[in-house]
Amino acid sequence: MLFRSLTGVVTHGLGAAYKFGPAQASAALLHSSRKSLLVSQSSMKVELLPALTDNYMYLLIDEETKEAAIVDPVEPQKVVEAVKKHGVKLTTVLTTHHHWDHAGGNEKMVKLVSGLKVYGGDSRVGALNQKVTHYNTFKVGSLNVKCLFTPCHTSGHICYFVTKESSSEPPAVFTGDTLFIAGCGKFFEGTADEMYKALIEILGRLPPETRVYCGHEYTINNLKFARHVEPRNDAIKKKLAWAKDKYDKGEPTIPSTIAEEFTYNPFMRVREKSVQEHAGHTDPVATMGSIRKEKDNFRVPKN
Ligand SMILES: N[C@@H](CCC(=O)N[C@@H](CS)C(=O)NCC(=O)O)C(=O)O
Ligand SMILES: [Zn+2]
Repeated sequence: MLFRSLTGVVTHGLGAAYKFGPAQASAALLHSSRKSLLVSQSSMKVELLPALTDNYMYLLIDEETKEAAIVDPVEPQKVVEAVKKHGVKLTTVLTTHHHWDHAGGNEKMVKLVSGLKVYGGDSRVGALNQKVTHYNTFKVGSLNVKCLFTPCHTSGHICYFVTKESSSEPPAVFTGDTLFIAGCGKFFEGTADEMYKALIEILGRLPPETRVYCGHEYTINNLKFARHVEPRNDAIKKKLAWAKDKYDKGEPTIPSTIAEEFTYNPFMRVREKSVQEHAGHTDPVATMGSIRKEKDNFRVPKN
């Protein structure tokens, strides 16, 4: 996404700023047919709420208490409608990072719903009142939330790992712009070493069945890059065909699982020989840096 300040200035990543106008507004409308999706378990529900052009907000519901949290509520009005539809009590905002397309709705969100706890790991997050860091924990109803500090895309990025005590159902992790399905975020404020720690040592050590809910619908483009890195990887080919089918139906490609990511995400596969050979390195961190740089300049093919 473009980084947009509330005054209407758009910047491409760290680059120059320009004004946005009707062109951007109508581009967003083209995607109004994106469908939402409800992932239902007996202990928790996650509703995917498409926002802007390719962002996701996530409504997390604790089934036992009907308490709810919203992840990155960039379109607060849509959140209010979803909360009403489910008849739940929204108490919590989980902010992954300070970029406009994730945190830009926080101020309006706290005006629409009073008493919200707003979590985040960066003082640049709007309406922040619960600053957190690595391994801080708190509850949303009966659900346990563990904060995972994953700096690199931004220096204050937090992922949120959600479990229900003594439940046999898979946990959830909200990964913002650190881990995408088959990809990862750009290294705007960090290094390859930090992304290695985030993807391999922190997220990669979560239970393999953990469901991954990420900040953007980038799956097809990510898989085309993954195919370029590993042309002989069948998991990539299969997932790409599946993702194209989903896209054609306007359906989300989210969630995946941590175990699945290890089969097709090149940034989770930097310890594999095939990925290292493509990068021309034998060190996983150097491989991470090299393929990120390559993806920054990758021209996505049509098919
Ligand atoms: N529009 C582009 C990317 C726009 C972009 O730079 N997005 C940021 C997050 S807001 C990013 O980190 N993208 C990861 C990537 O391009 O690999 C796409 O569809 O992949
Ligand atoms: Zn983003």
